[in-house]
Amino acid sequence: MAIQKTYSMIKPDGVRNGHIGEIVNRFERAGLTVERMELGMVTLDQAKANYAEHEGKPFYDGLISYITSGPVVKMVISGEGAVAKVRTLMGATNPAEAAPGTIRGDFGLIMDENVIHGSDSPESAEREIGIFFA
Ligand code: YYY
Ligand code: MG
Repeated sequence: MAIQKTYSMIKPDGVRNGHIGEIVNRFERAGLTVERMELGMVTLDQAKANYAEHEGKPFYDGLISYITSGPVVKMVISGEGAVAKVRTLMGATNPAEAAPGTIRGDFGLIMDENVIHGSDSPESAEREIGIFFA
């Protein structure tokens, strides 16, 4: 597998609950490299662009207000198969279904606040890196 870049973001609950160090540690232990990292707010435009595929779904408004509600950690992560590797480390979308040992399984409580975002394909990764690191 080739070296890839992916976009990952520690969501407001992950920052607020003090999981930044642990999450970065898990990425590095898995052989991934943090290429860029920034703590800050997500603008409304960035939130809408990042989650455009979900517009119109019942959870969309809540998702947009949640992701803009407090500081996040925006990251570009690189490594062998980085897109899938980050998704594996994240675990299932619903923390209640995420396996123990995954970031969402260990630190997430509810679907609305599931600790972390990671691009779902190399194409999404390129698009999302452009949104957050223009
Ligand atoms: O890529 P991933 O974050 O695992 O899930 P998506 O299906 O892309 O949904 C994005 C985001 O939306 C999810 O992390 C939580 C939220 N969400 C929700 O609140 N309720 C749902 N039924 C589905 C998703
Ligand atoms: Mg997704």
